[in-house]
Amino acid sequence: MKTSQASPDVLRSRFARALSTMYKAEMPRYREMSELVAAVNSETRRAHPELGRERADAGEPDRLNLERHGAIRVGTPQELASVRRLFAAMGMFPVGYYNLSTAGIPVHSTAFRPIDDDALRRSPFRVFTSLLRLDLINDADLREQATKIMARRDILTPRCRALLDIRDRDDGFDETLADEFVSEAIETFRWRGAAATSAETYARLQSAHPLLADIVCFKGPHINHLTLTTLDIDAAQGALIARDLAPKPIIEGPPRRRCPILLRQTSFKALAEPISFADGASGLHMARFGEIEQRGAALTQSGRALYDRLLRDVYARVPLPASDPVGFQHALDRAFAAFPDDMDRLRREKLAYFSYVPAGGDRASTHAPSPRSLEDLVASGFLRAEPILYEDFLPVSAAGIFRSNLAETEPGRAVEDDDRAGFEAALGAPVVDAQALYQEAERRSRATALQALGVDEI
Ligand code: OOG
Ligand code: NI
Repeated sequence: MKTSQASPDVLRSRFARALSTMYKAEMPRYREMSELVAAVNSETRRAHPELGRERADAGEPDRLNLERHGAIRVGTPQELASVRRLFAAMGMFPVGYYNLSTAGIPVHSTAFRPIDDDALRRSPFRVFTSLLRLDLINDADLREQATKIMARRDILTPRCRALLDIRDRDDGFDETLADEFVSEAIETFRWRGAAATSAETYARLQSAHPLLADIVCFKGPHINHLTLTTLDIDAAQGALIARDLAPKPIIEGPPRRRCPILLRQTSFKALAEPISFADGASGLHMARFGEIEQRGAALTQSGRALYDRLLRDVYARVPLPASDPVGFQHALDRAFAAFPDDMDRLRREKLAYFSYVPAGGDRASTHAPSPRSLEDLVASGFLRAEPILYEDFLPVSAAGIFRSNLAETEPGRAVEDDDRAGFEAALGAPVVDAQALYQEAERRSRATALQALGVDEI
């Protein structure tokens, strides 16, 4: 990239803003939700000014109220490769493999996201991207029909492809091309209330799986939701209910805690939106919604194993959370009493990842003593440990839960099949291992902090 060129971080940030503007215009209910989340956030910041110091983005309302992620679903290996190329231009790379077939959802997924700390700070926007698994659709005729329909479309505009070629040649975009690129890129994700198939074909696909119609019948992978972040998801959930925005009955993920972990999410339910079909008929399509998230500490493998086990126990005892949200919430709170809820224990018991920073102020001017361990440095106040934020997703545990609710899924059906190799072949690259990223971030911060204190690696 040359200095006159727009960086991938700048492109991603403009892209996220453009998508947000587009989605708010397409869906007034999403706009309403975004105003509500902004109000909850400014109220939370007013009531808890300390949050501004604890979280880098909490003190800046402009940044806080930007979308953190969106989600799309593509239909073919070529389409997945195309979006990989598009997202790479904006500094987003595939992290993680999620197998949603365990929930009877015929897709597997990754998250295209910025990877390094600076990039995440500049613009945290990411896109959860699912690829249809036709191999999980039993009806061979339908598989063939879906393949034919999708073979006729290109999800990138011709100009977008041309711009990607220019980028490969010049290793970046100048300012004019950068703006053009962003406006071409968002075309791929625009909602079009027109199905490319007849009503009958739509109905056949829909009855095999609702997701199949959503993926196959349109011109491209419309954004199915955008997600805002909040400093208090319980307050946001309350506000959704108070405004009749019909949220899901429970907040997904861990319960409310003093030390937030992983990811908690809620959303308003998908709207039934009018569509027209290629044969002139009209109907309603339900796919698009708005989501809110609150993120906490990234968990180590053992932290995640504990999380998964506790959640499984809750679902085993309260099989239908939707029918008894209050009972479910209590069961969740009770179960998670077994998950340490103070930063020191999370760190010492290696349940969460932490980054280490040399403490400022008085301590900074004192030379660190010869420590016996990292613990000594933290205990004596030379090092501050801060949880590393979880930047990934939890649909897999949600999927596992979903399945345990469908107790009698047909035995022998290949719902557990993981096809990471097939996914990576379609992508044209391996996915990045999220755990390795967090481990490396922790290791790097430790080495840098120790070096700043003049202490050899311990
Ligand atoms: C993606 C769902 C995954 C999340 O926040 O867990 C996701 C989809 O429905 O296409 O966005
Ligand atoms: Ni989401």
